[in-house]
Amino acid sequence: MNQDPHSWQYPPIEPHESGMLPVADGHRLYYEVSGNPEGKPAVFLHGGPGGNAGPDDRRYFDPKAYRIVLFHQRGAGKSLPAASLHENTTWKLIEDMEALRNHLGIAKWLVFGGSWGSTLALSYSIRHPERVIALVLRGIFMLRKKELDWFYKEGASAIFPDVWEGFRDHIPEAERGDFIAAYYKRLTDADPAVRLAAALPWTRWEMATLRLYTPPELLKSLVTDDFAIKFARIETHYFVNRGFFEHEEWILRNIDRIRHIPAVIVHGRYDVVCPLETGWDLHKAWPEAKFMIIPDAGHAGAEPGTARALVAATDRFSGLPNR
Ligand code: STX
Repeated sequence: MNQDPHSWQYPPIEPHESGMLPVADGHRLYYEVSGNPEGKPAVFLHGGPGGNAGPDDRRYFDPKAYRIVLFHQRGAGKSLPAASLHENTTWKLIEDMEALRNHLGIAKWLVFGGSWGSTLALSYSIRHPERVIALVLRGIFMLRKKELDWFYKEGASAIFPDVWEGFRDHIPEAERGDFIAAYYKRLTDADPAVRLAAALPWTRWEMATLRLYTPPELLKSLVTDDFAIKFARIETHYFVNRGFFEHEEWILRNIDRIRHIPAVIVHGRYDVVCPLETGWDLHKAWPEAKFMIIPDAGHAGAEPGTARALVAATDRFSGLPNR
């Protein structure tokens, strides 16, 4: 198999439009548009929450067929104020997507999201099904207790015990019953040095477990101070609040609202961050969606088999009518 993941993607492109969109509550969102200005609209939702979207994320879409919209969620990436938790909730992000859609004059768009991006894509579609042409989802995450426990309590720790030690040891033994709460406390401390000291091991844990294999140089480049602060603060804020869902099974309970939408679900068999069981649960609740298990991939969208399947999915939907 070709080991360069990007060889499965379209060539690099630059945005033809970008800006900072003022939305509610004092937040301003970085957004950009690339590809064909007359093409089918598609929006890319990044993970975390608190991650960001970069140039390679444009490349999941045929630039001749799609008008490709990327944006950074509240407090994340280039959005401002950076790392802000003020009025930062799933429902506010959904309102921001509507503000951006209206700003760009888009009636309906394809919604593409991996990991937390899949959580947000599903939640947005359940709220606004009439705005969604199709869904392309990867590394499904539904923020249920069993998913958070797997990654932040016990489960992934058995597969990456060496990396887990670094995550575990930042927290004193007395507080290890709830790592998310213990990290959140430090990430919202008044002292920036306390926040950064917690952000780094929190972020390293996830970056080191995303892929089947992560070269040390790549890991180093993924865990910068600037990225880690945003990623760790926003993730823990959403996780202590259980994604702001009124019920753990909110997505699965509301799946009938989106079952008519064409969809592809892609999940790596060896996904350690968001185990395949969650993708499987979604597949069972939504059998009409095309479900693909990638036999040799972890969680990252850029792993070769996963990138290939995602590009095949957007290619398959490029011919769908826009309304
Ligand atoms: N967080 C899963 C998630 O959404 C529990 C995610 N993990 N890593 C990412 O996102 C990035 C690739 C965006 C860093």
